[in-house]
Amino acid sequence: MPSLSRRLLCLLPSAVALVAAASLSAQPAKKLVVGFSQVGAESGWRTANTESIKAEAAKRGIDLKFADAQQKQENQIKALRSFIAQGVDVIAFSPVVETGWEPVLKEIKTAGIPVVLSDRAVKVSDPSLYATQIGSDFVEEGRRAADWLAKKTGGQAVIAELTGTPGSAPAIDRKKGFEQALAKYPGMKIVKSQSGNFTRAEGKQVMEAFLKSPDAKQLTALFAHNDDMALGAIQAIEEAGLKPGKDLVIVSIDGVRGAFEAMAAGKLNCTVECLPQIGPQLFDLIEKVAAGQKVPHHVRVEEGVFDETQAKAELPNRKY
Ligand code: GYE
Repeated sequence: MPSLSRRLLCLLPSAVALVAAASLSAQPAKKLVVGFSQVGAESGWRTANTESIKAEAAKRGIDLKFADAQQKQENQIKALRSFIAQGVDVIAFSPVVETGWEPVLKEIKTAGIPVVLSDRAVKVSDPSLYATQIGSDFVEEGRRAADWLAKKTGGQAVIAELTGTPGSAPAIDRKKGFEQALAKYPGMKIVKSQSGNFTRAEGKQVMEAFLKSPDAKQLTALFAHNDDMALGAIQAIEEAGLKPGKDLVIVSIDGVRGAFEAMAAGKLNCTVECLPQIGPQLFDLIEKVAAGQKVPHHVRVEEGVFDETQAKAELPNRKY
């Protein structure tokens, strides 16, 4: 009776033939596997952004591993490490905050996986830690908000500011741009500034606190780093017996449908556009990077400014 190893040896030639035949027959192209770590579901903007990313991945037949970080950097770092462990082809993420990424980005680089940043930027000393970043010019958005407010108020405004998530690129840059532009208008100043974390609930809470403070009466304007916080603040303003959009001029950023509805109702005055539907551009970059092609290190998204006079006409065109 032949030993087990002898019998296996007899089987070997046919097994080799089988494998060879399989590799000769036409194989379907391997699906690109992409790990994406999203910030969370904090705003209407974010929901639209997630939809755009998922829809585009499905359209291109990409195997998307999607993780929601619930606005926590530690959750994102865990997700990124699990993408390394799974051996994905490309890692993409929208970083909650700007700093603290070097260690995990180095681990990804060591694993030989290219990184594409979506929407928000990071601060790292070595730019080769990511292949490319696609996103809006948040500084410019802040400038546009201030310039619009100056025009609307004749350069006279006592402003409350609702800032975004502390340490996030859009919160840092929108504040920076707004303040840069404000330097041109000596009659405009920010007297209150606090984070509402980009959510409607926290925007409302912080606005309530602003309105309860002893010097609340001096306020004539509100700048919110996103529409959701402005929409929460509008509720707080109404509950305090004031008229949003009249007693306080309100400008925010994103351009979500709810903002256009509030403008059409006379409760919000202006929204600076920030486009969330970057899925197609994002996956163009991801596919190029996966194929080893050269891409620009930063790609900008083009956007506009809309005020109350355009709201009704523009409303049917809004896709998010
Ligand atoms: O403006 C805000 C969201 O990073 C551009 O994040 C994005 C911002 C957006 O929560 O609504």
